[in-house]
Amino acid sequence: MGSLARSKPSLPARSQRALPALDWRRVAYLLHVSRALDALEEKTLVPEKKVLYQFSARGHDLAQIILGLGLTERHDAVCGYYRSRPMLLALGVEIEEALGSSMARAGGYSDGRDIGVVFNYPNPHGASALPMCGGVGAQYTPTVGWAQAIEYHRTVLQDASYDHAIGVVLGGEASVATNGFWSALTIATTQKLPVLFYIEDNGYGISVPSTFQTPGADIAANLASFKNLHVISGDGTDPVTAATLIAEAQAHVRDRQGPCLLRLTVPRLQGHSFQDTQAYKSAATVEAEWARDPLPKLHDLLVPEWMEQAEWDALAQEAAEVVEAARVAAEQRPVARPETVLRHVFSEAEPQVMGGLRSAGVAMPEGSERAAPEGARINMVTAIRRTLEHELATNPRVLLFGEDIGPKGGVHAVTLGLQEKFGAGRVFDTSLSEEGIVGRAVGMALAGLMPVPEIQFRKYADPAVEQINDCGTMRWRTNNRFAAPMVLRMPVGFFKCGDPWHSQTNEVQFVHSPGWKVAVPSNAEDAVGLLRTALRGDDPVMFLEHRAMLDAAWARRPYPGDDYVIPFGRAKTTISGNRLTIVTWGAMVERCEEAARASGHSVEVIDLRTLMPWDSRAVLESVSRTHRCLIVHEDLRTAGFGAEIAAVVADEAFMELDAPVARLTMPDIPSPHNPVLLNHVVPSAERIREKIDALVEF
Ligand SMILES: Cc1ncc(C[n+]2csc(CCOP(=O)(O)OP(=O)(O)O)c2C)c(N)n1
Repeated sequence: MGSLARSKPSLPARSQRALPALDWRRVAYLLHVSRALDALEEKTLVPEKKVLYQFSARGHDLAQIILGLGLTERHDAVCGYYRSRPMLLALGVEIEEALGSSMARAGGYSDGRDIGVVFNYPNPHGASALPMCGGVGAQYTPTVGWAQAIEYHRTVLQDASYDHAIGVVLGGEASVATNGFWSALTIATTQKLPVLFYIEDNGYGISVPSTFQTPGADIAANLASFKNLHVISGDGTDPVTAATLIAEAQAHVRDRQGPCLLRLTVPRLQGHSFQDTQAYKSAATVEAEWARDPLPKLHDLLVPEWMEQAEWDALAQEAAEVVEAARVAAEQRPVARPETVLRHVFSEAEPQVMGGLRSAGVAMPEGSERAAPEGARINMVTAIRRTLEHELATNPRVLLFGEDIGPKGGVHAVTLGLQEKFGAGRVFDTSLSEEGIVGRAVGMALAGLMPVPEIQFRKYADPAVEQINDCGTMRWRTNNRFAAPMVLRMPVGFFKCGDPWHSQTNEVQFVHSPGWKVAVPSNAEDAVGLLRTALRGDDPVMFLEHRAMLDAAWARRPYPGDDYVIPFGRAKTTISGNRLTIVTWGAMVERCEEAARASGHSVEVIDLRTLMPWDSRAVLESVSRTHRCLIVHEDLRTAGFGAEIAAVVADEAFMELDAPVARLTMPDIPSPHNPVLLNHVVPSAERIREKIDALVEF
């Protein structure tokens, strides 16, 4: 920033009329900067194809700048959307950084990986901007997660530096129709969290009028009687009104009076994006919108009462020069080296700037890969509970939440007694919204906690898919600036009977979600080792607990000790043999072992234990000795994980094979309810044995 904008932080008092306390000179300067950036992109960089996606914030800009300047606490965080650049500038994001990101150059928000308007700003010394997403509405639940983490830091970890911190989430009026908005609103109001919902109502979601998003087109009016929510509404183009309402909203939330929703009406003075011609708006509408432009309103407020015209012009001139200098610098930035685009899917040597235990400076014990079995055999439920209990006891940043996991102890009893032992601050029930459960976990992980959310059944992760995907890609798309490590537990598979709702495994969907590690333990000992590794790790982990194995006699093993860890990507050979390799995981391991023994052949059984990463080396090494490979899984056949294994074996061990690589799986149907029907389709020990015979005799 140049000299003028810095030299006089506050305006000289030339009038008796009071202005809301604010650095109005800085507001004016940043507004000029924002306008200059818009103009540069629209007139030069987009036509020259140096910026490929452009979203102007003209009209939204003044109020956003005022909002951003109010975020002064070290642990404040804000999550915006693609039209939020003015707010980012007010937080302190460098202009060159913003422009370089729009131009997809090296460095910046994402090293050219993400659209430039999808911002993030890790700021260890002040307010941060949490990584935005392209999906409308995806910003809400992570922000309430941050707000809940603020409360966790304050009350559970007793850190007074969070006492006045708040979370702020920005959204357009169309975003109030999304699942994420309602999920976040429910969480914020039931938990009375310090979060500000800042709604920029420009009347259009691209071309769709706001009457489609909320009845009567006014979300503030509709939420007037929403319990525990302070609702404010007003004109976001009038500088004094905007400043007054924003100050009121921020004070309400900072003073721990609960969440607030502030709706400001603003005009969208440009098309939705550069490509949008606004043909759906009448000329009169466009004219009326321009009549509400906040820039001349700010001018008329400040000049001449608080500032000479020459001073205003000098600020505009300085903004233009600074933006031009940033353009030159941004254009000099190279494009990232293409081979680097493969990095930062998972945690590497260099830690992320924000998110997880590692960037919070919490060193986790390494653990021991040697099991130290103690006591009688315990079932998988008890093993998982005991591991959670130990990590809760030794790491105050671990917290558990999900539907019914509090006093009831979970519908599978995994968390039984943990709330009683660790309190409702650390082990608690949630509202029935899987998007809320996972999105909240994302915000908490960003705030340096280790959240362990539970989804009640595999199928019910579906409403959380957007948050799951966005969580997984976060490290990559922010080029290692942010990561949200967590352990997402969920039961999978059949149990006695099946059905389309509670019994799918579909683990392959998560393997296909970049950034997630996937664990599929078959027994109590492995569950302990894998879970502990996940809880001490630096990546999001999908921890899949097979329903049929939770209390299965076969899966019971002695507790392997409080230090026991199993590195991911290390398979276990549970039976050694030399005529055929069976590759499997989860509930199928027991059946494969039974079939191998019954077959009378020398069969090797490999339990993969994790699917991302998966131990291809162990499989290939085994196949190079046995020359035959059978893959058994419960998931559907087409594009199941077996297809991946078969492809790798065919690719890398073709010359070793004495028989085709075979698969035994569920057919491509939902899980049937009646056990007779179920048993007809899930691989049984008998059918596995038949397959073993056929392959060995091939
Ligand atoms: C989940 C999702 N659906 C659709 C889109 C495509 N889309 C991008 S912006 C937008 C309109 C959003 O309007 P609003 O929230 O009012 O914000 P504004 O652009 O007006 O500032 C749509 C439909 C998207 N990005 N995400």
